[in-house]
Amino acid sequence: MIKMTQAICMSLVLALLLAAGVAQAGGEKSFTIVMNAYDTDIPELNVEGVTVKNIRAFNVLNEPETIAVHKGDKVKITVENKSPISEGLSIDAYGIQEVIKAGETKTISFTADKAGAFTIWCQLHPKNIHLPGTLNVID
Ligand SMILES: [Cu+2]
Repeated sequence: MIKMTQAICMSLVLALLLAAGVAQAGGEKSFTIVMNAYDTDIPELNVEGVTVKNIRAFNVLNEPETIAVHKGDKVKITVENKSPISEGLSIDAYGIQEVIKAGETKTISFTADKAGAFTIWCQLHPKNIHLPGTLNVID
């Protein structure tokens, strides 16, 4: 009976060690980004000296705003676009430039092999109508 309890304890310890291993660098990290559009009161936009009228006024917010991983982690980001139009998701340093159509969900996978703080932004629209996110890769 004592041996049985010890065996259960050992497998528990092993399971805990395995779980801890996942949290270390080289593990897999999954995140969900929800792109949501909110009405704003921007009546028009001036882009590079050209005034663009009759645009849809909206803000796109990436939630969560910050994604933190360790260098070497395999990162899986599931992006859900709840904006009424196509949205972009770019992380320049990682060569990521995706387009997610309205209502679409896309999965982006990569290995976080560069340390630093990288902006997650939309390459399709002016930056002043979006709230960008950040990918933090900790060395
Ligand atoms: Cu956009």
